[in-house]
Amino acid sequence: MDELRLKLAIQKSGRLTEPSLDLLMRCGLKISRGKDQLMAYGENMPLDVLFVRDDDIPDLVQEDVCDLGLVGLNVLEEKRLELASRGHPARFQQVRTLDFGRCRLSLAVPEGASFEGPRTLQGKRIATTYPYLLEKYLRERDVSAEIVTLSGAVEIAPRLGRADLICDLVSTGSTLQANHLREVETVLESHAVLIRTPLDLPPLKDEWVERLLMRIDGVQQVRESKYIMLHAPRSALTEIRKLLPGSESPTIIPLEGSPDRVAIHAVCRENVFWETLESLKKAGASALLVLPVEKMLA
Ligand code: PRT
Ligand code: ZN
Repeated sequence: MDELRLKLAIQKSGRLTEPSLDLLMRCGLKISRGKDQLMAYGENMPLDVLFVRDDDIPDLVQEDVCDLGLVGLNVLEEKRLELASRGHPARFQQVRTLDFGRCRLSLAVPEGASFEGPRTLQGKRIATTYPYLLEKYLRERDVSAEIVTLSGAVEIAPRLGRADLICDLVSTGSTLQANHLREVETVLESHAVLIRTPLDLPPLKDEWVERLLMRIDGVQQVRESKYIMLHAPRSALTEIRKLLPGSESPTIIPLEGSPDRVAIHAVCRENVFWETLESLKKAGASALLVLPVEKMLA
């Protein structure tokens, strides 16, 4: 393996795979990947992508096999606690919060079962695939309960009589609903994160990490951003500027032949809704145009 190429681990096949690849493509990376290949070669950056199970990503960075990894905060924090329990400090550094992979690790009880705060958990059996995060939650609340560690299908544990309640990942909540479970407490809010090795990298690799981070920031900023153009009477400028959502100083351009009207161009860092356009029109704006932003570099 080339020592001067960055190695980034992402999930091989699962919920994070597509958004991770999409992020990398938007950052300009072109990779060639054969079917079922473990590794893809970055054609236009010194960066190769390793496809692995998400649970292995923190370890690969911990053990310096990879320089970078894209993984869920839930997996990362569970690993951090597991390492700590064995007396090993985690060596991965979280360098970016990403805008995908959102979910929460929650406690859920069977429908009809009562729940009056964490004290209700005293002496109960809780099924989970996240024993360390659950143990920390219980310890911080001074509750002692039995943790039943499973490797999957946690949501059916209460029906099988293996546990009284569960602690599992939830996004829409429909899995809980289908299994007649009620979400009662959040243990951890999660999303995907980018992690890196704490090791000093050779200058060329380091430079590419910085470039990648800058591009990720740009990609995440433009997802919500819009470029808005409109014409307005000069007299309405103050009001119109107030209506433009999340925009910094807009560009004001005089209009040939109409001294009392101007064109306004602005980048809005929030979505521009129909309601905003209607308010702008009411304030005197015309010729409104909203465009998606493709790239942004501060
Ligand atoms: O094979 P590998 O080990 O790589 O994959 P995996 O099966 O362990 O992971 P995968 O692909 O299911 O999830 C990868 C990561 O996606 C997780 O670690 C989370 O960070 C994130 N994520 C986001 C989720 C969910 N949303 C999610 N909903 N992971 C799992 N779920 C489960 C949830 O537990 C429930 O059973 O999906 C089911 C449906 O959820 P509802 O609430 O929408 O019904
Ligand atoms: Zn996994």
